[in-house]
Amino acid sequence: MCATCGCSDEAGVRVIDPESHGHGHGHDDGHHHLPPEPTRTVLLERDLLAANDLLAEGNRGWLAERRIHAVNLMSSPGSGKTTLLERTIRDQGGRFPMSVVEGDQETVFDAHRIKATGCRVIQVNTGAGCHLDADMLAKALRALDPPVRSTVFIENVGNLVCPALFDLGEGTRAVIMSVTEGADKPLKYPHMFRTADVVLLNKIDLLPYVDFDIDAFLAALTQVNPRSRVLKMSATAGEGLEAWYGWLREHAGS
Ligand SMILES: Nc1nc2c(ncn2[C@@H]2O[C@H](COP(=O)(O)OP(=O)(O)OP(=O)(O)O)[C@@H](O)[C@H]2O)c(=O)[nH]1
Ligand SMILES: [Mg+2]
Repeated sequence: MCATCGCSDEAGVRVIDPESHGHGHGHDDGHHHLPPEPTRTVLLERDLLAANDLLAEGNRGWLAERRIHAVNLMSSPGSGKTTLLERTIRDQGGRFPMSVVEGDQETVFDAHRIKATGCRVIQVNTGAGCHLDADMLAKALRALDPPVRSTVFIENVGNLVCPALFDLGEGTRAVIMSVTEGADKPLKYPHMFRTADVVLLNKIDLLPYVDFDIDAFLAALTQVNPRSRVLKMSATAGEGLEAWYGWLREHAGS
């Protein structure tokens, strides 16, 4: 269950290796779950996040032992997470080893896109859940078995709210925002932007066609997170990607 919106649940969560599952649709587990009792919500939230934090520490240790850099990639649906990963793997896959954990509520669409690049990938379907949690990542990492000194990208469920609350034990957090989403998003979704190590402003090729005030966006971001790096890019046109690749190289194996 999610601490903020009460979305659930573990029964709907599936860890899928697309190497052994060809079809693109998940299935209903057949269970119908009632919303939590309001009086118990606060206690449940605290317990849930504490339990998650413990598992996240376990992941952090597991990753550190192997000198693996895990990047938690978060954004609204459709900001360009998978497109950026496809491009990054194609451009940089030969320079340092990478693998991917894909998080979506349903389908293995994104895992198949990553698999088409030749990169190792594990899909996690969260069912009714709107974020990945540390337990899901622990299971996915065991299935993925990434090599030492590699980079693991974790594409979180498209959602600017709940994923920010759940520590996965990742090394860094990258938040993608596209110029079509509006310059006010850091102020409206501060939790997401506050914990970002790097903010990727994507789809800048669309700037001539949309009303997006970059200065206002940077001012809003500075207000909630003055320490974050900002990289402007177009995952489709390729503009600005060298800085992203440089950032990844800086963190690889660290
Ligand atoms: N113009 C433009 N389109 C882009 C860019 N990056 C991604 N897109 C398009 O945006 C759409 C969504 O991209 P995805 O990579 O699937 O987005 P996502 O964040 O992985 O989406 P979810 O997994 O559903 O949350 C696709 O049609 C992409 O081609 C970009 O830099 N410029
Ligand atoms: Mg995606």
